[in-house]
Amino acid sequence: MSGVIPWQTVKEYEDITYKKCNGVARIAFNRPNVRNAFRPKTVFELYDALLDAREDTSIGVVLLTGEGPADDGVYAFCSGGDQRVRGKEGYVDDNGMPRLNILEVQRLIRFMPKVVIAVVPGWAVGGGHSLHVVCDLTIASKEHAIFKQTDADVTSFDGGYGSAYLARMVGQKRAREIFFLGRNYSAQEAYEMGMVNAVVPHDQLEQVAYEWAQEILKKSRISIRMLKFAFNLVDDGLVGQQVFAGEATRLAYMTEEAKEGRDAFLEKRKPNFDQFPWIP
Ligand code: S0N
Repeated sequence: MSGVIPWQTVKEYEDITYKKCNGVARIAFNRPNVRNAFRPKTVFELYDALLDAREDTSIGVVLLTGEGPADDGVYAFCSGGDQRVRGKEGYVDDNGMPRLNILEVQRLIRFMPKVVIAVVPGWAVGGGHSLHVVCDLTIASKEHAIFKQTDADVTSFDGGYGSAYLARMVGQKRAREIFFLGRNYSAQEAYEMGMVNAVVPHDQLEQVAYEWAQEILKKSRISIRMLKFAFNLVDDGLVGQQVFAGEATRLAYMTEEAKEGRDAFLEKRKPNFDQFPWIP
């Protein structure tokens, strides 16, 4: 699926692949034989790659996807937490430490000032479903994408963005149906509910996602980051306000007025703000 675009591998990982091309980062779960379930190690790697993409000033859009197909020919975006490493205390890492570090990944996606697109080639289930919900956009394979919430089947549930924010997206009744019944939904059904932006023939999925990314990359950087944080604000409470306000402060730093405030302090004089108008 990643054959046409000239991706360059950034770093080798065990559980994910990480590539870049022309302003776009591509991060993919790479455990296709467990439907791309994540264990704590997968999540550490995912966090590391996302952080790199956030810090790279040449990157404006991140595609999050899943390698595949599996040996049995089935495609997956992600099937959530790996149930085989779930001990008595939850998801246990290689050192025996219980982890729920996928929530840190959710927050990184949510608060990175770049557009993150879930590119869903197959199953998006459990915590994998939550990840597509938290991404800014979702593009899904017409033939193979299936959306499903099993959290209530396995007693490993996302009461945060995966459910409450989903309800913002598809409405309370639909969100409750998705979680309480745990049915399978096709890409088309997910599109009609408002949780998928585009349904694309499978063999064009990655190309279309890449083209969407290229369109976004032509836009004003400041506008994209301010808009993303503005969209987030209403659902993120004081943290949303903090993030948005931080961006406003960053913009204020760039004004002559801010320069005067700083210079006056450093030069031990009173600031002369009279030179600036009270803009109506
Ligand atoms: C994905 C499903 C529907 C695919 O069904 P299919 O195609 O019939 O394949 P299977 O034969 O079932 O699976 C093929 C092989 O893959 C293994 N496998 C699949 N999923 C997992 C998994 N999640 N963990 C471990 N192994 C998995 C199968 O066992 C099988 O292996 P073999 O061939 O050896 O038998 C179907 O597989 C399915 O329903 N999978 C389970 C989905 C699930 O319940 N996921 C967990 C749900 N919960 C979470 O993810 C929450 C996690 C979390 O971190 C969280 C917690 C609190 C707050 C937030 C979150 C958050 O979501 O972020």
